[in-house]
Amino acid sequence: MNTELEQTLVLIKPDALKNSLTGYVLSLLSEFHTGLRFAAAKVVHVSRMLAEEHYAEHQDKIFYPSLIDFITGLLHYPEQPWKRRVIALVYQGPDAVENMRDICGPTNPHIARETRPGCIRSLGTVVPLKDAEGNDVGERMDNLIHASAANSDAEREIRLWFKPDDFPPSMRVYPTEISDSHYYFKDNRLYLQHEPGSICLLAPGDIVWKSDIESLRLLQSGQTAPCSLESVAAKYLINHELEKHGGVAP
Ligand code: 3AN
Repeated sequence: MNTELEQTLVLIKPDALKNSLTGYVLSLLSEFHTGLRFAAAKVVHVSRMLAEEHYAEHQDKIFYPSLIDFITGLLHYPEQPWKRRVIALVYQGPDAVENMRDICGPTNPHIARETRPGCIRSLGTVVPLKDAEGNDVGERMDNLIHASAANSDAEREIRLWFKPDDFPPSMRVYPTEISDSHYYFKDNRLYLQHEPGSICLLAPGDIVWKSDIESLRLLQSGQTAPCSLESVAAKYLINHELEKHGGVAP
């Protein structure tokens, strides 16, 4: 890929929002400091389904349940569900992935403070995780920001969090297609026609990532697909009206 067009996903996490660090973080990420520019931005109420897709690679880790509770905002806003959100951003520019990882710093905020004072994650904290008997079983990293770790992760994550029409047309770097069918979602199943209680994910004429529509066609005909149904549905359900009433995701 032309490195000038390289993109990376950034999430400003609930701990940064709670500590009013958003403006500071955005300043550090400005084109002046990173050489990168915004390609897309949105405020997202993170459903459990979206969180589980985003962190799928960690599902067997001891810290996974608390990581999901953290990114969905449950831990920082237990009594204020309307404040549970992250700011999702796509930055574009030369060596976007590497440049963004550099300004974020190491995953563990304690290590970040020792080795890269001044990086964004040096302002984070580490929370001990206990089992039911109160024994230490691990740690949770409240590290303020996510940035894609590699180009392949960036592509998967950007297609998970963003639709093509979240970008100005000239900033869409992955192939797109126009949907020629309706796709509905209910109880983790896909339908081509409306079912009572189903949610319309796509309608004819909608612009969609080519990989999504190809996966939906395969799933519809009972075949295995490169993208799971959950990973496609989670994106089209971002900020869905039903989220107001406790979430559409199982
Ligand atoms: P990074 O966010 O630096 O790319 P990943 O992708 O390995 O790190 O992990 C994703 C998230 O999972 C981290 N941001 C952190 O919140 C959590 N995490 C990763 N490794 C650990 C660990 N050893 N202990 C606790 N939490 C971890």
